[in-house]
Amino acid sequence: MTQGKFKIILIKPGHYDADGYVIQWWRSTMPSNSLASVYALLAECAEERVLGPDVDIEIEACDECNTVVDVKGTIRNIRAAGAGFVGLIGVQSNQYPRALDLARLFRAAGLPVVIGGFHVSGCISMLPELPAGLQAALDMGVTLFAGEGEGRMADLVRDIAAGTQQPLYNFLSDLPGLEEATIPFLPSPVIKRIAGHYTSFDAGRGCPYQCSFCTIINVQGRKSRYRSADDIEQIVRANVAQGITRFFVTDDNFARNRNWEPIFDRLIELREGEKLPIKLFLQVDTLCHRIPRFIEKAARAGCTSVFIGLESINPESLMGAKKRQNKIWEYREMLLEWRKQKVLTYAGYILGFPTDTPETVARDIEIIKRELPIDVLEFACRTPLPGSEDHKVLHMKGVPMDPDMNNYDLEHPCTAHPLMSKQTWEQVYMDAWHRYYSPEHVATIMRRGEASGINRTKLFDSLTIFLGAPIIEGVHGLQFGFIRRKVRTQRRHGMPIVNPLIFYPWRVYDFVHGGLRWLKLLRRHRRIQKQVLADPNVKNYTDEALTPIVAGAADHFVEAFADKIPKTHGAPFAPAREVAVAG
Ligand code: B12
Ligand code: SF4
Repeated sequence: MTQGKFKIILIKPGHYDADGYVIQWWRSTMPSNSLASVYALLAECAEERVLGPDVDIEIEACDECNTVVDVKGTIRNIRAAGAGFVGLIGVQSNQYPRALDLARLFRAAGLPVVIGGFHVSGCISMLPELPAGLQAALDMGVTLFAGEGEGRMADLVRDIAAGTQQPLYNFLSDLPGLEEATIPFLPSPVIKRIAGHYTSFDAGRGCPYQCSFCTIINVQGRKSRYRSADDIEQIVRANVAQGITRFFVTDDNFARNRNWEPIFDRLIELREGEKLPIKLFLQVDTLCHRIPRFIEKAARAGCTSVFIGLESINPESLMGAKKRQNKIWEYREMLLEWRKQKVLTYAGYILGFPTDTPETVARDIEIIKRELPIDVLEFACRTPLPGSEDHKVLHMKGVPMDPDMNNYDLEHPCTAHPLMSKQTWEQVYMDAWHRYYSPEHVATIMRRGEASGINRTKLFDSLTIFLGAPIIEGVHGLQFGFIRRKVRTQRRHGMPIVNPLIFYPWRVYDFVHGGLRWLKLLRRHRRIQKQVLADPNVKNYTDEALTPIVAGAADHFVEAFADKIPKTHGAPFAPAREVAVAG
């Protein structure tokens, strides 16, 4: 190519609901960091004019969670430019069927299509042969991209422009350094489709641990790679310049980012020195409170919410999943440390470990409610995600797993459980939401929130969304957005397009019915909040979960599992700081 335009359209595909419609909203709630990373890498190619001085590279980006993809318009735009491609970005396993459906439409129009993300990378990193889904993409003429894009985009763009792209690019064995790597960035119109105008960045990649259900370590490695404080400052300033100040830091475990302290110090300087109103949402592990100054500096750096992978309170289950670093006798202390800093805690909890039954899960949730000061508890079905050790082991043993990747969203059981049928497991998952978010416990969480000074509105919204999303919308809170959209013509490949005379009346009923259920839930939570706030003593509220554990005193939480705590992993009442922190 010597002159003209090269048009790149980046789409982060959604995933299908049970009726085969893409799960999408007028406004979504979570930003896509994969989209920000790939957009920025390609924007750099455009700036550097990698196709020659006379070729303008134009890039558009959208997230299907909040944008209806205009397939015909996209085809027209790329054809009008004369050259270009469609990039399907950050495709997880549950998004892979949707990605293939989009790819099919673009390939039918003769456009080059590239798919990247965790499904492609995870499968290629762990499986001895290409699974059928990846082969199907290659058969369609789609290019697959495994591994990370930093430093590789210019060659890819040149290959596509020359029509010499390979079927598969595999960089999995060559992880790029992140120091001085291109910073993730999205233009503000894309970010403004996210409620609260959150954007994201990864300050690092890689995790030292070995959880068997995790795909990250097999794709991004176990060594901490991290960005410099200068780069983080550049990310913040570039976003502040376009009016964006809220950031989801997507490191799976920011506590294991070796550069955490210089990064926090720089953010503290920006917040306290320049008064930039930065807010952060972080993901950390359950040992973060052992790192001196970590939690205190996180709060000063702007952290108002944190996600913690609790996964289970049963040490046997944690050991079985190789999550040895989770020490249940330290959970309360860790959670109380975050509360001291008025940080809202979200915790992940997995259902479907081998010894789980409806009775044990119900018992464990009651223990958590009584003993642990968690705000938002997020349930997930234990899922053999492609790219994880669990998936590889089942695959190699020939154990049946759900062939439909759309179900690998952690909301569906995807393989058999030793003690529960599929239906029982599904019921356990739905019951868990109702049990944890019972009106009584929502009141307790609100009281604890008032006593700890947690942001009242944020807590109210989170409790409402994380209960309403699964029970009303049938989706996990992480996939939630405001005002659900269902586009009649964008239905899963193979499912019939419904006649408008049937579709629209159904959709009106569906929309109004959902709306009324949301209204009812909002009213219920408002009523609870009013009762909680009516207590003049609420700021002094306390209970077992808010009471620090004193060495030597009875600990009912640990007592419940005392026989399951492995002797090698520190006695429940051993002085907390005796065990060295990995990573
Ligand atoms: C942030 C995040 C989210 C965010 C945003 C999603 C996003 N993609 O940004 C939210 C909260 C929405 C989310 C939700 C979920 N997530 Co999530 N998420 C992550 C997390 C922590 C970081 C993603 C990220 O930014 N990575 C950094 C980017 C730069 O890496 P990347 O996506 O691989 O992209 C690079 C390359 O792959 C490549 N590339 C990617 N796309 C393309 C495209 C082209 C054309 C090219 C050339 C290159 C290319 O270049 C990029 C730059 O190097 C990852 C774990 C991780 N460490 O990645 C999990 C992860 C992706 N999530 C996962 C899951 C399971 C989920 C959920 C289903 C469940 C849940 N409860 O978490 C939901 C469902 C979401 C949905 N259906 O919409 C799994 C996916 C595993 C799998 N096999 O599918 C992961 C890997 C974590 C895990 N548990 O193992 N997630
Ligand atoms: S701590 Fe989190 S990121 Fe690290 S291996 Fe375990 S699940 Fe994966």
